[in-house]
Amino acid sequence: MASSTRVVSRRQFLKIGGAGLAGAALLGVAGCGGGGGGGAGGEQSYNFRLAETHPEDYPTTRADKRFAKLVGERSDGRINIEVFPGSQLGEEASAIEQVQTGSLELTRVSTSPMAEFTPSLEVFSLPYIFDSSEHMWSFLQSEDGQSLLDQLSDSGFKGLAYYDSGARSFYTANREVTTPEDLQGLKIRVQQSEINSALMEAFGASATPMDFGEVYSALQTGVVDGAENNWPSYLSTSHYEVAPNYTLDEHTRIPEIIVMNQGTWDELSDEDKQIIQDAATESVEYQREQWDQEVQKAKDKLASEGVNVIPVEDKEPWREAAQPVIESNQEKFGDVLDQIEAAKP
Ligand code: GTR
Repeated sequence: MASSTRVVSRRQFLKIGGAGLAGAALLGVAGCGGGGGGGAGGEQSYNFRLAETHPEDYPTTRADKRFAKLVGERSDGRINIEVFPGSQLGEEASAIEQVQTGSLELTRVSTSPMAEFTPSLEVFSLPYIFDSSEHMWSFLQSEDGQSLLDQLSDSGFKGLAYYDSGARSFYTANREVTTPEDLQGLKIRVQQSEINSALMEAFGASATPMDFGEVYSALQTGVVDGAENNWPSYLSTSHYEVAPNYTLDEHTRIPEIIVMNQGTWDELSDEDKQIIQDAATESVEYQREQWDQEVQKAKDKLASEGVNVIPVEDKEPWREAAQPVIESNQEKFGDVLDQIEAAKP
């Protein structure tokens, strides 16, 4: 069976323990329940599941589905990828863990929570490292960007493709934030990653890491004063209803990623690997188109909902406030930061 052997990092093995591992492996076998038919090489059939945190009608979900469709068509239905949107298979950190252990084959996630598993990806959570979307894509599509994807295999993942996620900006429930100083003392929800917490501290705010699905009620009940995200997520989660001040400081551009369990990948025939890799790569262009359209749609919709959009003409004070985070990570990520700088279009 394709999913019967799994790569589990030492860290993960210790964390889940032997019983967890056995459970994961068993589930992995069940995960290819429709598969296992056919003979050698490209004749094997598979049922894979892909976990997605966003709802049906979100650009990444649409692209996941495009990826799955291409794989289905090109394998004559032998490789079936079913997309589970809306965190049906668990919140992001859990989906990543499941893919690492092999109880789930695929997920589309942000590179920020992914960095807990593959530390080199944490570089993307650093503030203001990309000047624009063009700059980010110029790096992601360079050999250096691809080599970061390849490094995922050290922790049990096959990195298939990057997707766009725009820029993240702050939104707050009560206080209007127009300068970095306005963040002083606010509790801000962040994705689970150390750098995100350090960044909030640099801004004088306190970081509250929590799952994406909990943020609405945390904002509503005052557990946090604000959060941060891109336009489409701000709209799709309805966070704007409870945090209607959106300050366009664009502190990070954190790409998304599609990952597969490395063991599942390793057991595929070369032909099937090619089908899956090509489909993932081809879905990127579609995702980026969908992304751009959704950003525009979100801007229009949020304007009509009366959201208080606070433009940030001069990002310099924001960059300056965030600079200590770059400095304290300079040694760790210096080489990649140079590569990112060199990728400026
Ligand atoms: C979104 C991203 C999700 C998730 C979310 C979050 O922009 O697409 O995968 O990471 O942010 O803030 O948790």
